[in-house]
Amino acid sequence: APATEASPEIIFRSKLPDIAITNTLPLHRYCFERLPEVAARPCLIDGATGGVLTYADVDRLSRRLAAALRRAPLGLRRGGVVMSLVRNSPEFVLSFFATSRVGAAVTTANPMSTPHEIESQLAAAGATVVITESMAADKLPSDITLTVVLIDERRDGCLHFWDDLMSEDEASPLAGDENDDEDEKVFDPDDVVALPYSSGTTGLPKGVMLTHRSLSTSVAQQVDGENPNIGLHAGDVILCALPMFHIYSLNTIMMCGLRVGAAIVVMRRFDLAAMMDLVERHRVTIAPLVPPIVVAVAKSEAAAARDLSSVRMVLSGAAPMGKDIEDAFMAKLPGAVLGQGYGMTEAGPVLSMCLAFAKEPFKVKSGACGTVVRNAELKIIDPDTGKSLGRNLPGEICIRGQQIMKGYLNNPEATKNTIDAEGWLHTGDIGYVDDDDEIFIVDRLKEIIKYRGFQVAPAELEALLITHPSIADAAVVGKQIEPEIGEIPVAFVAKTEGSELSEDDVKQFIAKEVIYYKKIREVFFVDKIPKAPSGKILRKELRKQLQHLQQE
Ligand code: 4UW
Repeated sequence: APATEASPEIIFRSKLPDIAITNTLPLHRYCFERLPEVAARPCLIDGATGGVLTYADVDRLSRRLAAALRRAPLGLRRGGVVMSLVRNSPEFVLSFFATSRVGAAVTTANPMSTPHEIESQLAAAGATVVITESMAADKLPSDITLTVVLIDERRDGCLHFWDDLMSEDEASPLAGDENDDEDEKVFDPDDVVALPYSSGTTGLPKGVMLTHRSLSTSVAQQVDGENPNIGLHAGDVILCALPMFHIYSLNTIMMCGLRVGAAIVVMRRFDLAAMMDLVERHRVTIAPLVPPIVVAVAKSEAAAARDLSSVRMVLSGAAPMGKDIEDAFMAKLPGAVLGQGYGMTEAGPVLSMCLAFAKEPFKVKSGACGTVVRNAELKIIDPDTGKSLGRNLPGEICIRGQQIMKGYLNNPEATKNTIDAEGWLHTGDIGYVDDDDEIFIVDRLKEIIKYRGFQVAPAELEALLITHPSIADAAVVGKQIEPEIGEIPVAFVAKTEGSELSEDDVKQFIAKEVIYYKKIREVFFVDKIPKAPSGKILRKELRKQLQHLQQE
């Protein structure tokens, strides 16, 4: 219900003043705006090899790659889509900014995904080019016309990232023109540049259209201004242990890191011992983590023997983290500030950020997930009436600002259900704002399951389950395991008459089709899935049943 004069909307803002944000530049220009000052500084440090690319290198190589992407056989144009299906690597970063230069969009995917998942996303996103590595290349579909670029291996039918696209040889047919001027003439800040997949508040994963405008606004909200919300600078060394294909790492590590001219230490994948080695070796100052990693460090005996004293800031986000674990972690790294950010892919992604990270820091409370970012509005609404609520009253968190997504790709219906007519994005998270403007998330209204910060969409698993000939109906909900690890997907299954389907049959049926963290871990056979007259699964009912079953 729109606000009336009788009931004005209660809107929460940052404690930091708004700033002037330039969000009409192409994202690559915005992130590399300080290039002249930082050209010779390290930009990407490959954790595995120690190899360094400077800012000048990354700029030059991404121009070179953009030139190759424009030419045959890739023929990428403004509005085109490239799938990035690689682990963290310098090639990931180069691919992202090269695609931005062409005016096309990158759809990011986890290279551990199954063929089924990759094919769905490729088709939905309309990608014509895939940049991948040998571990994932075999999983690409053969019936979609794709140009495949491999970063690590030569293979028939594929282009090689370095040898074919980046050759410095003048005679190479793809080398040459590195000029972007033509593309920038037709550039529009509302062009999509990143297209991550997220299921949002309901249903199947959908393409989240993040534009040059939304992402540069989000980066500015975090690291721009005289007193930036996250006080990063060019002397910082940022650990990149989180996957860049997820929006947290893509935005807060890669884009913010480049914007400030910091060095980014790139890890292929998370490994606790290797991570601590890299922190020591490169004197890491900023460590963006997720709660399961914070827990691993807090519980690690080895951490005490390491010199982690260079770390001045530890960010956590993507899943809840309680006060206890924050306190245990701080005992291990007394010199660092630990705080949370709260993000959602659709929100661009950052809604709120810990103000203890600000250049001129504020005092904050353990367990809070920050204060709404500057140049944005946040409100808490009663999920039933839509009325905005005051301080300390939990309700659905809504956010408004230029950083939020443009919408879901080819899905105006889902877009309308998430962003209302007044421009408010409804998160499906339940939380409140306290007397000091700090946000506490207390529950989730939406159906999404989170395991180690990764999204699991129940609708995706349900759609697969009901294709089984012995399954009449099915529903999936999350079961909380250790608080900081998250939830595991469990299925309620109604069998067809006379079927002898076992729990194992169900688990194996799903395991073939989905990435490891989406696997069904427990199955409960029931006569009937509880549903509302509209056909909507009554998930609350199932969660209650689950609690009941656990107590037995
Ligand atoms: N506490 C409790 C939190 C929290 C949380 C998220 O996979 P998505 O779509 O997106 C993310 C993005 C997280 C993120 C991005 C940038 C950043 O700087 C940062 O903090 C340092 C975090 O997770 O999942 C969105 C959903 O994940 C939950 C919440 O339910 C949200 O809607 N979530 N952060 N701090 N829950």
